[in-house]
Amino acid sequence: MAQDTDDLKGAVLAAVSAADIPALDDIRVSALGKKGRITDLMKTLGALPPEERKARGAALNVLKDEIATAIDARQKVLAATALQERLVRESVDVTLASRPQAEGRVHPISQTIDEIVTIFASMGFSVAKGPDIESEYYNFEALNLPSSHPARDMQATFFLPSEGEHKTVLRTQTSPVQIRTMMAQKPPIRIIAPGRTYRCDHDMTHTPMFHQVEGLVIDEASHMGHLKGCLLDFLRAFFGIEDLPIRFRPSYFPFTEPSAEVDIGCSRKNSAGETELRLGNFGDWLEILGCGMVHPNVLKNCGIDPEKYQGFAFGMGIERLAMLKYGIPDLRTFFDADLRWLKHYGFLPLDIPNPALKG
Ligand code: 2NM
Repeated sequence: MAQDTDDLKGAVLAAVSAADIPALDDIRVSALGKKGRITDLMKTLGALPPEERKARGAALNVLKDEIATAIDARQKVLAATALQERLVRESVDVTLASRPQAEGRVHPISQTIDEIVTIFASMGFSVAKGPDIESEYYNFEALNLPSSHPARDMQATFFLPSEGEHKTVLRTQTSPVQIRTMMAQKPPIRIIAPGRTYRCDHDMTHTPMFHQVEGLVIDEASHMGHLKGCLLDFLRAFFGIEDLPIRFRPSYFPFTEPSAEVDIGCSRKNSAGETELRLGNFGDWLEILGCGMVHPNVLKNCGIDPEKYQGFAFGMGIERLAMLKYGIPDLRTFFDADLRWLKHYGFLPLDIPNPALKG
């Protein structure tokens, strides 16, 4: 074969054996492509005398095949090496322990209780707990609700099967926790009692089990002004609205005197005039909780001298707070145990409430 084709073959085969995948494509084009060097040489055949042309043409075809074969072989080696590297790089060690996945969700009730506890803790309250099954005494009598009291009919109570005169009930509020605390501790007392409560009620806006948080402050000097400041601070921190207005309306509870219901500012229409509830300083009002100064009879029932001590108490529904804050439209969905609902309204485990952050 001629010297020029020998040189070309040596150069191309050397380049092929050293090429990576992109370089190999370049070689294919520059040697065998339409404007490649073999093609160029083929084009010179026409100018040769016929006896030389045949031998030279055959030689060029052999060279072309050799180069193509070498490129294909190199291509296969490179592809196999790349696959091997990928298999090593992407291999999964199934014996490794699994790491926690952010799959589960915290129920909005749990999240809301955590938020409430965090805010009140920052105001010096501790969390008190008590049983869901209560004596009639702690649930009613001690709270200034004798069996003849009409307020007792207001609450549809679940009574448990019991022997003798000591009836037990599912607690209708968390106030029995405050009674137990007052009986067991000396003032100053500063507690909240979040937890499950039960009433024989089931419709669009009531479930037989729901959650409440009640608060209690007993010392020698706390008055209605402290109650207002405490609830104002809590509601603004909880809803994350700095100028949220609150309004006190006189009310009645057997266990407090005076008693009040508290409203927060809201609007029932959006800027387009459609029905939509928004919280804030808009001129309209929404009832949110009940409160008052603890009745002297309640203090006496718990062995606390009402001449020396006084204080305030409040109570609110946790589902209602959660629905308002997180835009959950239907109360009953809280207890449907629907995982799609939980995925939508639930919270990631590390979404820990922080009163310093606006929610
Ligand atoms: C409310 C409203 C007003 C309340 C009273 C007491 C206790 F035990 F100190 F007497 N605990 N909670 C109270 C007062 C609860 O819920 C709407």
